[in-house]
Amino acid sequence: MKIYIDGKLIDKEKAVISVFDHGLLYGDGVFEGIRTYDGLGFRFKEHIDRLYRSADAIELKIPMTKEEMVDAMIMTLKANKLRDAYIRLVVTRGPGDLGLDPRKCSKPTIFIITYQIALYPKEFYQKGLEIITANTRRNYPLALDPRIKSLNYLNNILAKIDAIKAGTEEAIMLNYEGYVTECTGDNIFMVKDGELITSPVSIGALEGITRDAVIGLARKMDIPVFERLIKMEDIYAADEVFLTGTAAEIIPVVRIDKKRIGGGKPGGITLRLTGAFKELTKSDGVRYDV
Ligand code: PXG
Repeated sequence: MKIYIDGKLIDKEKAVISVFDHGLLYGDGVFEGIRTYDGLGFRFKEHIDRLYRSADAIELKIPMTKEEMVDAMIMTLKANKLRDAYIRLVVTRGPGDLGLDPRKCSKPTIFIITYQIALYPKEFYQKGLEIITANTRRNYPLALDPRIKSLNYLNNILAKIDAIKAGTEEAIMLNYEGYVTECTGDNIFMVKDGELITSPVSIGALEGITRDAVIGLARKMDIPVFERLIKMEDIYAADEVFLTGTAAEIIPVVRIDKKRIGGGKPGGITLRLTGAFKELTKSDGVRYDV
């Protein structure tokens, strides 16, 4: 397996970065998780735009154009002969000294890992997922805006630990005011009386690429869709709940905090959107040959 590091393709065993890299020392950097489907890169442009927006927000200048970044991803996919892949694209502040000062880091580190996609078990999709509400609150946006996809994922990891302790895969994270933001690595949607509702990202959530794709599909399918503040009471009373993310795609949720949601199985709108999303991944993307 070849890993892209700073312009070169390097064998996995030799693909290493400095212990002085501020990505490691301080979580100072940004990343993306991207999928390809049968030689089609899903929403590459949107992912790359988000990466550069995240980098801008932490005043990290990526020393490559967006076009060069897409070329580097495709080069790595080709080197590993992957038509169905998960891509991890990381840009760190680069090696510096043992202090926070980002000015001491002379050059950002860019690396790209492409891997076979590890799919979630089929039964999650067929039966639906059980999740909990995390004790850990989502980061306060004025302290560290969750719209920045940074290497600082401790907030999410602490909530993931809450989920694991409860024997579940995912957990809902509330913001400091108690509104539903998202899960640890997925956005959240609910359906009530035929309306599709998701939290506005401004309350403290990542603007998910899958989330945007699902909103677009719902509009096309004449499903009324709204961004609205959601409380846990609303979620418990929902007809359907599902999560969206690059790895999970669309995953139904049937129990939250031990309470049954809707009919306790994946709902009709969730299943229609899942079908439409699958079709979208076959047509909407950047084609590359391996
Ligand atoms: N919220 C958070 C906090 C995320 O990290 C999403 C929502 C969904 O966004 P997309 O753009 O993927 O629809 C994410 C993304 C991992 C992993 O290894 C998780 C994500 C991305 C990359 C890797 O678990 N979640």
